[in-house]
Amino acid sequence: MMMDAMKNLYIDTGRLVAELHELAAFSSCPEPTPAVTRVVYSDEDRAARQWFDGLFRDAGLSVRVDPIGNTFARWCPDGCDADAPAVGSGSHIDAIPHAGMYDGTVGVLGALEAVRALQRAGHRAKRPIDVVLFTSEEPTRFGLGCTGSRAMAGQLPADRLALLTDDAGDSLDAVRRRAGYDGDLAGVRLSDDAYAAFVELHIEQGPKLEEEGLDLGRVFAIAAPSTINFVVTGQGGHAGAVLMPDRHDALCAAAEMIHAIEQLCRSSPSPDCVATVGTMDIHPHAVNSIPSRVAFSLDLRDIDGVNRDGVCEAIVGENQRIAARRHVQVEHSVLNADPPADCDGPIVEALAEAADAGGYTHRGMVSRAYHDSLFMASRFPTAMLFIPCRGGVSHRPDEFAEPRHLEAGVATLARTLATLSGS
Ligand code: HGY
Ligand code: MN
Ligand code: MN
Repeated sequence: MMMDAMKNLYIDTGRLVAELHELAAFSSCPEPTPAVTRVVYSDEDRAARQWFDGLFRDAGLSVRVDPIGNTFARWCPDGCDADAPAVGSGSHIDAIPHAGMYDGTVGVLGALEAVRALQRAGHRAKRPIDVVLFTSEEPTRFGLGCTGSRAMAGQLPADRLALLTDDAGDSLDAVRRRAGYDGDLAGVRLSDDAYAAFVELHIEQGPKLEEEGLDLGRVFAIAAPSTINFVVTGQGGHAGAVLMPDRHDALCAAAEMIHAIEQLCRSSPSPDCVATVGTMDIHPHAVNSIPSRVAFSLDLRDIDGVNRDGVCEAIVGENQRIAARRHVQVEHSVLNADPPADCDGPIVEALAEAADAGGYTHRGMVSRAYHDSLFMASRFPTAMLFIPCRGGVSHRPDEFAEPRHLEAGVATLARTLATLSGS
């Protein structure tokens, strides 16, 4: 029955593209769409969630929202065992500043279209299917990525979750309540039998699929991200009065450290080791005052967690040597050092069969970006499905996914969800 239902599977790609553009308009970015900025719990984020609520209800899904805003839109048609562990599919809708309109959104709207397609095809799901909208996948506001999925997976205890703060010094707890989410944060953690399987559809955020002319990527491993914050403290002083030999300039020391970070990462034996210093705060930030304190963040990743941690140790040691030579101080704190995730073999296999059934080309690959699936995989059988994005570009307004690839991704996701929910 399930395969018959899949014979007349129809993906409404025009509607999906229109919804992606509609969602992109919920943005605080000064540049027009497709540039998007949508920070978690912002007015734009809340308006977008309101819009999703309408879409979910129009599709006949029952909606549950947890204490931090993770949203679960459930389809459990006649004959479906409402108590059975569900099949989940989803992603995030928050967007870093000056981002594109496909990162994350393809996984939420794509999962919704996949469910609508299964409804149209008359699929008889034996277990519930959830479209999941994760809260705060991006680290933009609270400094830590995947806050919602970490908490759902139980990897971020309620007391630590509540105390995460934004640049204004507001705690996540205060901000979520202002945004209209309340309830006990301990209720975010999912029970062990919540999901039988989880699949996330996402743009590749890399060039491989486009370079090889392929339609889809079956992700079998997800990179391990760590975030380390450094603070360099020097003497500061008057930009005219302090001669060069007498200076202990925190920014010059930080600059040498950042160059050392690049060198240590480039010389790592692992080609998947990547390091990014993306934020910096200079004090007192005055044209004519020698920087006395510099704070900067390091985003360090690898598919190989052991190699990543080795490079991290080397970076910390080199930074301390640079500080000693320049007579400044350096302190560091590790915000997170997450293990990489292996995806679930049978689900990856189901993705391959579904792609073949649709006549789509595909390959196995790793994900160098992290995703909510990294944390779902720590609790439930999980896999990801990638579609190409033009030039491999992401986290930029010119991020783009072709409608034919959107269709390939959603059709393959729908067939996979049918397989996973059919028994
Ligand atoms: O940074 C990442 O890998 C993800 O896009 N948040
Ligand atoms: Mn992202
Ligand atoms: Mn993403």
